[in-house]
Amino acid sequence: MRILDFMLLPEVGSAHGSTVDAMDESVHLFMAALFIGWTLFFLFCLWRFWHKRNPKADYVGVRGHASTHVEVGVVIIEAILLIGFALPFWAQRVEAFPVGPDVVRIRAVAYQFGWAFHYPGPDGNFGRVDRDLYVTDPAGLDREDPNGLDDIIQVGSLTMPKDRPVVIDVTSKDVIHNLSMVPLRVSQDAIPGTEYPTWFTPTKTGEWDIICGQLCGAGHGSMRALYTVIEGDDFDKGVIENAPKPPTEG
Ligand SMILES: [Cu+2]
Repeated sequence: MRILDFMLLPEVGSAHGSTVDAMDESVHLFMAALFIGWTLFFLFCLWRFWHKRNPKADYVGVRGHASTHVEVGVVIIEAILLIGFALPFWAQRVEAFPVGPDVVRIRAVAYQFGWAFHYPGPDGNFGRVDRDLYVTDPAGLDREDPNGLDDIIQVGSLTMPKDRPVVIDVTSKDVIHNLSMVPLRVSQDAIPGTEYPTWFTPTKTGEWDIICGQLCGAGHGSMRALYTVIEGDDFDKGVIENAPKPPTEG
């Protein structure tokens, strides 16, 4: 649900994206109301307590309770925004991870300064990964592992199917980066030593930028990759066609 499309954000490309925008917009509208309210109150105080209107100081000050009521109202609205909307939405994003045969799992490995994406291949199982293997493989994949023989590594480009839930396990090889895909309203820190999942369902086909959302070093500004959303059938075919074939005997 959009309240007012005044934030000029890029078009939403994921199922949950408009809820993020609605949340952003309601917080901004509320802050705008507070800003206007406090500014008017400030101007009123300048006029009301102007020294020419009050040649003799008043030692009692404010007698009414209007300001207390306004403060309580602000606290109630903030509590509703936080407890009623933000926390349930957050819980849904971090606890209700999709499961099932339709779900696409991908690993994203950030490094200074780029992105590697690791697909489990046709067998659906990721090969063993080890941080010591980053020297030989951008995703740290053990190519000797039976599960890893058909795995796909794409450097600088992420391909995903439309209308299917995508779970990305985000990690980093060196420093803290952030996998940020603005049209999908997805942003997940990439922290060395942890793999933290994020999920979404792309709803539009096309090609957009992936950027790094954490200032991560001198090459941060050029740490760009592309993500492409294609139809589900094309994705299935593409995965099988691009998968490395296990070496044949002899
Ligand atoms: Cu980075």
